[in-house]
Amino acid sequence: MTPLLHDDIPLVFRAEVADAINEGRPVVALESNVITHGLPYPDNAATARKVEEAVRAGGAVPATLAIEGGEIVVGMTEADIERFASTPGIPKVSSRDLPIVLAQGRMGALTVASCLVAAELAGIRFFASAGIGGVHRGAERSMDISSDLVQFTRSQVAVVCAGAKKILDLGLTLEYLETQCVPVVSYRSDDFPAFYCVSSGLRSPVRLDDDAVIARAIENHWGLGNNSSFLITTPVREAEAIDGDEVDAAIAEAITAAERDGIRGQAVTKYLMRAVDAATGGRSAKANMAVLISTAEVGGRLAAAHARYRK
Ligand code: PSU
Ligand code: MN
Repeated sequence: MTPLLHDDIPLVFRAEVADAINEGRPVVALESNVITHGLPYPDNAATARKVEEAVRAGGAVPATLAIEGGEIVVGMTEADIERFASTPGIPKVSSRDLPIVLAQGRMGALTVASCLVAAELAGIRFFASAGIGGVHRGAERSMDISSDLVQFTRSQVAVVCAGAKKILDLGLTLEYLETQCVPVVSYRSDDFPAFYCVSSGLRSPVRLDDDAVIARAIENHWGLGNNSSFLITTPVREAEAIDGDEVDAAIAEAITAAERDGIRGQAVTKYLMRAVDAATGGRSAKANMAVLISTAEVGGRLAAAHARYRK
């Protein structure tokens, strides 16, 4: 571990990650909230390791992000992953929680939003996660819009994902991204995917098939003065996907139950994901693991193409 200071926010880099950043080699940041809140132990630890391997298979260095002891950990070690995966009660830390949990010196699991903050500070240009947060169904009443979307408007990071989680209102999520001038490109597919479903039934705004064109488009976005993210989607593999109709009823039921049980704020996403897992007998959790891995591999590949382009 190499301790480095960045504007008073202490970042602790795994040596391999620090070397890659310093040498301009591709690095892909990964979230830790999916370890602590997305999947149960020990699947969470095993999946986190496979996700890192997938980034490597794609040609980049993985850096899973978390906070501990008042520091941002840039590249969790195997032991870190095991500890976070098996320790109950680690808080979910989004962008606004970051300054507080850092001050408290507690362990914290980073969401997509807080990972973008950390990745940018660390000098990492790529981030991969299976499903971003978005506009929740019924948001016109609950006003539940993930801060992931707001953070996209503030962080210069390329985000590779399998769209947004199926439990959300994906049409409104796309509208929000359009309003906020966040580019959305689907890699080698026509549709905006829905996490563990290949398609959301919505057309993606743009399809691009060429890695080098995507790399150039990302640099153009930043070159044009945008201090914001660039979204690239890649769908789960057909064989590992879940049929949308199969989960729709479970999602509707879970949303009704969440409202009945008064689930609000940060707790909503995990509540809904777990309810759908239970309703599908664990099939959706399995598909969740698969899509985390396939997204990470594409993230690695596109980060590598981007690093080649910048050389
Ligand atoms: N994927 C999952 N489960 C999750 C998340 C992703 O399978 O819990 C997390 C991600 O970390 C994402 C966050 O950033 O949910 C968004 O939470 P919210 O909707 O509360 O903004
Ligand atoms: Mn929310």
